[in-house]
Amino acid sequence: MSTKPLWIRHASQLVTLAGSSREPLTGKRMEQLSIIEDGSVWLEDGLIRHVGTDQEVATACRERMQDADIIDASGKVVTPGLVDPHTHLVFAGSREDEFDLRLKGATYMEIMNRGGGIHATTSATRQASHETLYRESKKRLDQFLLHGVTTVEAKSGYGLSLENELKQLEVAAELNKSHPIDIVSTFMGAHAVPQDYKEDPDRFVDYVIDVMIPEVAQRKLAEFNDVFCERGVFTPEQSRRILEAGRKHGLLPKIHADEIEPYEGAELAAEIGAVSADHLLRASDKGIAMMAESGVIAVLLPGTAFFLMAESANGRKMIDAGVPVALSTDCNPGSSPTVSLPLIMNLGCLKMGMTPAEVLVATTINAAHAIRRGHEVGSIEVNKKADITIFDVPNYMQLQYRYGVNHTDTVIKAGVKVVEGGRLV
Ligand code: IZC
Ligand code: ZN
Repeated sequence: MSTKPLWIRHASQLVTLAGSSREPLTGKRMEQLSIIEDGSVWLEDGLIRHVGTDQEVATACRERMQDADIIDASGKVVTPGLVDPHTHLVFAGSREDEFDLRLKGATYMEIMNRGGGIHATTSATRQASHETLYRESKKRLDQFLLHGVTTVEAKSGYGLSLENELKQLEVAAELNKSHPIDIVSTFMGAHAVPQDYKEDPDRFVDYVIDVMIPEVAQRKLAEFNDVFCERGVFTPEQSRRILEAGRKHGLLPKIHADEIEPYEGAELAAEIGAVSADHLLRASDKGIAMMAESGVIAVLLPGTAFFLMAESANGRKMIDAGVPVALSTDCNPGSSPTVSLPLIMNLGCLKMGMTPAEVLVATTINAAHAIRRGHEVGSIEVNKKADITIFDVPNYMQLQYRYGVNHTDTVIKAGVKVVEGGRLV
């Protein structure tokens, strides 16, 4: 079915990020946004067909002008739809009680070791029906869309048994079909050692490797495999085994690395050639250098550091060292219960020393590369998916400067308007 073309005209800034589809941007290139003033984009059949100044696109499409629906973007910034490359989207329940405890001095790890934290969300998620999980997760997806996000990665990891991990992944697959947002799935059976394996964590590692990974891969329910490599959770040796096993089944490695304590997670990510290493608050200089060398993308989560009242990862240092950097919400009920990628961008500037241009790269094209979608989304170029966000600010710097506000005005997903005037269509 072909729909009417959609023509976005007169953007005060059209941020294209052109020329970055093959590889993530690094170093000084992370400030190259390729902006077109008085910019214009022609969308048709779900794809971007023409990009240029308004005059250029008007000339190229002059015979078809009458056919198109027009969006006047004058005074506004047009960017690729934002991409969130690290979420724990599908879960039940919430953990505001732990928030209260942490404000009184308890730590994230203490709460988890007492059977709360990930274990609390695992209990709630195991008890929830498929329908409840679907409904709760869909609400979050709607909110993501309202914040200008058109693609998210979603991890399992609150099932911690084959049946319950499959339940989470199936909900994600169903939402991917029914919701405008594209969901890229990651299996994270190794998110915590469940309570009934506490005495013998290696037996759980064997279960992840021998039972869960083959089944998830065979059912094609995930593209990536992730592990929480952290002291008291999974060791670097266990993490390596799990990620190597996933790779044998076609699941690409990602890793939660050096979040709470330095644990040589960045080094491990570089050694095994992970697609991304995420968190990295406590990554060593050596690990950062190794990531730069092997091209591992750093997915940084400044909302998590903010919410855990910890010092953020050093995004500035990583970019200067040549590591490709992406940003994400880490949306989850424990350490970052937010869907606001724009707020994360603000924090990227204010807490990690990144520039407004760098955070835009980190939430569009570099985020797309972190989930292997750089060829498809993350920049405004001919033949890429027509995923576009329009912000009600006159230049991209105001997105970061007027912080803590959702400036999303219009969102277009695969050529269809899904948010208009800040509301779901
Ligand atoms: O539910 O606490 N860090 N995983 C690793 C999380 C935070 C999510 C959670
Ligand atoms: Zn996470």
